[in-house]
Amino acid sequence: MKNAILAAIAAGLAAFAPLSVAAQVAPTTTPVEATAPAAEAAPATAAPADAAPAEAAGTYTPMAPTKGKGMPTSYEDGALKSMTFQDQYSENGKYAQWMHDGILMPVITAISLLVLGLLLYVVVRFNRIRNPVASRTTHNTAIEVIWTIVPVIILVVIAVPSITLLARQYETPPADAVTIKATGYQWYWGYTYPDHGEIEVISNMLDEGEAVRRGEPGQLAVDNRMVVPAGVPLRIQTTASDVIHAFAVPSLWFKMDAVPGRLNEKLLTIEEPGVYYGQCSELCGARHAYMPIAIEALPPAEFAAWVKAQGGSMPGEEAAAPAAAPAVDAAAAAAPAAAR
Ligand SMILES: [Cu+2]
Repeated sequence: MKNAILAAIAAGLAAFAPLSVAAQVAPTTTPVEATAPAAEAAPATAAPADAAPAEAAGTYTPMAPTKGKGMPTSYEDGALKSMTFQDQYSENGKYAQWMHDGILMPVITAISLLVLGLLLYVVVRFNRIRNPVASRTTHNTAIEVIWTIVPVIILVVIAVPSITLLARQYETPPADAVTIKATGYQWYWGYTYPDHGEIEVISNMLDEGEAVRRGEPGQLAVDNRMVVPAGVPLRIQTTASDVIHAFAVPSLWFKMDAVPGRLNEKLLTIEEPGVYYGQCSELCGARHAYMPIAIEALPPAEFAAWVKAQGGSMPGEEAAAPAAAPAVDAAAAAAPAAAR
């Protein structure tokens, strides 16, 4: 019976396996750029030269990070908080944290205490002095049924939210999601915005002194952040130009490999504005530890201003010009009316 139930669970898990494999080996739809800009010589942003700087100037200042939000916590933030996950700012992150705090930890704690209690009981009650003649009992149907059924229930209780979380992590972004492509280079990140006039941001780590001077965590702060709108679905795509990197931001429950020649993509919705730090999470060479990720989520209107400041355009902006035409028509129509 135990084997039959285990086989059923294995079959259930296997049903999800092709899903994850399919997501991992998504075919490349965009070729990886063969020529990576040199890290040192890279311009701050690859904004077109004809972008109007007068309009852009002063519309964007990097947001100051909130201590303890979107960054690792230390002992001063509280002993417990320094030992567990960072606070989560995405739906999947909150679900995962609930699963950890509300299901896994209680189950682990209860099992540990039960086993410890049983061991102590056996040591005290059935030692050689207190129990010189050992029992010769070999079978007990009732207890065997219980210790088969109870673990099955525990496994099902863990499996349901676990498989739910797995499935949610592979949810396809909606058609209107904002696309941002993160490309890993040795050793920095490049962010391109295909929906916003192909603007490109090259992001290098700030040295520690400069980061601290700006009030940001050392070795996590960057010169140019990946700026995104908050509260709207994002289609994050990752690829790499040289070796495998991984794009990971713990407080957003986001981690995805950046593989040369492949384009991986995943849905991410950041629930509130803020600065969220992460790091490359695939050993990629000598400076692997020095290619941090800083995501700045802005309210959509401020994101649009940032796009302008980078010399990009918002999707549908081309459509905005014809939309303005009826106003002109109305004015033209009003003129003869006034003349009459
Ligand atoms: Cu890397």
